[in-house]
Amino acid sequence: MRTCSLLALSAVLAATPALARPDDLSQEERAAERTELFTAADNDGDGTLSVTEFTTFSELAHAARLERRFETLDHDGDGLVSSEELASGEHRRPHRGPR
Ligand SMILES: [Ca+2]
Ligand SMILES: [Ca+2]
Repeated sequence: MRTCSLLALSAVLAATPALARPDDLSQEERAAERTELFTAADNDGDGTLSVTEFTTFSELAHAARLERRFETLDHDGDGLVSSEELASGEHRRPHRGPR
């Protein structure tokens, strides 16, 4: 039943675009990530960020961006970026499936 499993796989991919394209977040995902990072950075929980908390927020956001960029560059998905992947990864999409 190869056709059925392919259909099931494409249904899963359609339902989870974030897994298929980890570097390309939807607006909702960006908003969710921003909220999550804001909450994590708001150390005293007053709902606003002090200069220190904003620095933490910026660092967390930067780390999240770097992580997505790393996943984009790691074409073979081995968790490592080779110099070849780094050199050729600038204009390519990851071609591995969802984990
Ligand atoms: Ca605060
Ligand atoms: Ca790799």
